[in-house]
Amino acid sequence: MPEITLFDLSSKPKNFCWSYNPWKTRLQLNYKGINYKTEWLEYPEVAPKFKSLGLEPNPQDVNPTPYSIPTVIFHSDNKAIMDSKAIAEEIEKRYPTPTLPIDTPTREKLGENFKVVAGSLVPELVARVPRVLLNPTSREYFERTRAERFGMPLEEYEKKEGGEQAWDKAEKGLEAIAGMLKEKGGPFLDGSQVSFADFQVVGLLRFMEILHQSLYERITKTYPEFGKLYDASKQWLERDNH
Ligand SMILES: N[C@@H](CCC(=O)N[C@@H](CS)C(=O)NCC(=O)O)C(=O)O
Repeated sequence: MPEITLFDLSSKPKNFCWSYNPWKTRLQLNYKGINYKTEWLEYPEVAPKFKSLGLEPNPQDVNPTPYSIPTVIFHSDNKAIMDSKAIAEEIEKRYPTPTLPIDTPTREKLGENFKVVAGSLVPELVARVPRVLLNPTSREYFERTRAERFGMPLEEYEKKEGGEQAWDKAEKGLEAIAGMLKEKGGPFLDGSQVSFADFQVVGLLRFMEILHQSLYERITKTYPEFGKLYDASKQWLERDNH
């Protein structure tokens, strides 16, 4: 019997993990070898499902989306938790071995640089999500809610703010993270010990690779350290669809 249910986002042509937020949790579950199962939700199903589990919405200042993926249920006591960081802490508490350090100085240091990279690349990535991955009900929801957030249709946002200018803005953060990966010899940010901070980066790389191989390669060709981290984590990326 699976001990945990992981809620993840549906996709086409078949369900598999694509978004970098649920990847953080899935990487942790795979790393620890926990017996879990996945329940796939279309975007419009997320809020009703999590309300029915009795979850409180995300605080507005932390996440503009009230109900979000990843969310998990621990079946031993039916506890439901939303948000990858809160989930990570609870998993670490319940399944301490093998250890996955979470609140490390490295994660703190990664934070700002990661925000620069992920934030700058939004216009380069976001319009691809409905095009490449989403089924019609999620596609309609995603295009509508993101157009509201960015104040224009996604394709226009992509044309206006994506491309080279987005990569230029991301450069400083990419360089800093590559520097961090080199500092302790790799393949992980803390050298030979993998930590939750690594899964943040690996999740983003996997998301980009799924959207288009060239996006992933643009990073790993310039900064091979990212490729080394990715390769060292491949074993935990294998299970992506159940
Ligand atoms: N900081 C949160 C972010 C979660 C998040 O925003 N997830 C997105 C998918 S990647 C989501 O569920 N969005 C739901 C929506 O847009 O309605 C975490 O790490 O769990």
